[in-house]
Amino acid sequence: MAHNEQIIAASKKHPIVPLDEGKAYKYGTAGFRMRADFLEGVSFRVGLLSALRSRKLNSQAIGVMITASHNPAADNGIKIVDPMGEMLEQEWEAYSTKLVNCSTDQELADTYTALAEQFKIDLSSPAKVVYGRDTRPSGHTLVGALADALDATGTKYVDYKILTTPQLHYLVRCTNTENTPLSYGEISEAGYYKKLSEAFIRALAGSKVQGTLTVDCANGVGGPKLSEFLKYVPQDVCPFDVKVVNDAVHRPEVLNLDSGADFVKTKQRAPPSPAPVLDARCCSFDGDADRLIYYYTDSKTGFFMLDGDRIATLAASFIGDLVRAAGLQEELRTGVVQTAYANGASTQYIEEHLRLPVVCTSTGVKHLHHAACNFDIGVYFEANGHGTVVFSPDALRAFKEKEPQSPAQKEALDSLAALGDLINQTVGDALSDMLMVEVILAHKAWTLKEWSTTYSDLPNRLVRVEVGNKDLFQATDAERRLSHPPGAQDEIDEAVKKYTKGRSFARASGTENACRVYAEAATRVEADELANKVAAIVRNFGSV
Ligand code: G16
Repeated sequence: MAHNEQIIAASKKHPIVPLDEGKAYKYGTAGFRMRADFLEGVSFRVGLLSALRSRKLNSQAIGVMITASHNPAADNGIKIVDPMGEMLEQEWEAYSTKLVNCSTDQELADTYTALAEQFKIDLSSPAKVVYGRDTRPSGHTLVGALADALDATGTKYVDYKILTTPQLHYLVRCTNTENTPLSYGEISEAGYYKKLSEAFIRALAGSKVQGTLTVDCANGVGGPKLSEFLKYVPQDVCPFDVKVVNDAVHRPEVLNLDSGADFVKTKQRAPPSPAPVLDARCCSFDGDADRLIYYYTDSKTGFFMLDGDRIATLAASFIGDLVRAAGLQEELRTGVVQTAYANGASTQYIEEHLRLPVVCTSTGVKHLHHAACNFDIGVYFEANGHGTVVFSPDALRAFKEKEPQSPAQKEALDSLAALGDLINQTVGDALSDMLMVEVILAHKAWTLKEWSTTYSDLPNRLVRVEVGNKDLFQATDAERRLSHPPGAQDEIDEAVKKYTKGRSFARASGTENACRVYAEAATRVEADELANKVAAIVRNFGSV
């Protein structure tokens, strides 16, 4: 059964907003993301694509998340999640871009039919989509458009309402693995909390979390969800003192405002509210709770940040020790995946101190996740705090089935198995990552200050540069160099040469209408100066 007439009729209710001459909608770093008033038609068309994708993949459930994560409140975004909870396969990003950019309803219906024919999709077979949204008020209209596309294409769906992004990824995987040997958990939000709290207690194995943890939730969905999770942690068995702050979800205008992981990482300071407390252990989520940054303030050094690079090194070192203690080091290959934003000192520490291989990919967890899956234990984190640790089926099997040769080996195997359940295997997850960090700190009996002494970061600076047309900037070599506009990279190279331990690159953001510049150098002053010079080069080339 073709769905053309229904699609054309429903599409009229959700027209696509034409963009300026020469511009097109694009599936970026994390889906379509822009000002929310452009997105109703996009959401409808993403619904059509998801229905096709589900039918193409033997009626498995596809996920759709409506969120603009770290972006300001006026933005929104839509991303598609594949059956195992991973990001949409890249080839299909191009098909979704094609559908979204159709200029008439007829062209849209024809493109939908052409894609079905191209992939030999039986349009009368069952299809399923599950979706959720963050706390942005615009999300309501966008899910309405999505549901209309699913109705028009005879697709079953479940609306999970307000969720964190990683919860939606979890639910997609649970839905598609139910009653199979790969079952990932109970298909419900409560199931997610139960799985994490149970694994948290097992992973702590009697170690105690010290002191209070203050969690800044960027006034986003992470606030209420974290509070809900805490109800599942039995305080008598596992005392866990968490202070949830910046959780004003009833005031949508303050989402990500002067708070959250992106604010902390880019401004390199604690959120102004609540006022920083000396030596307190603090962390920040971002607007949809998939990024995590830790920090503290002390009277001597002031603000100190433990970002994604630090979380990666902490996890790699702890898990590496457990793997050795479990006698699995010959069987399982461990590696770390980073992007060009990783501090050079962290890469050096991983390669020289932890003696693990490091792979560098383009920005976007979709790229890192893929590369991490080439290892049995793949630790991947972007410096901005987005990441996770993925375990291969062989690794998970070994944790559960290897016959321990000593009580110490049994303990290590049990800890690894618990971490396998605690760490979200589908995508970076601030809540799950935070629990992992808390477990590791508890086992090591470390404060954040002790964690911070493992290596010294090179001073660095991240700058956001607004340009006339960011699409002029095209990157190559895992986004470490610009291939376009011609001449820009030569000027950056010239600037970098002048600084001791200097490194800098520029790239167009895939989630914001801007370019990003990263610079690091031997001293704070030099890092700032280099960042400003490269930003000026970008501004100059971008205004042409
Ligand atoms: C998204 C992606 C991240 C990426 C970030 C910034 O994060 O999921 O992998 O690092 O955007 O990307 P860009 O530099 O291209 O703007 P989030 O937390 O906003 O979904």
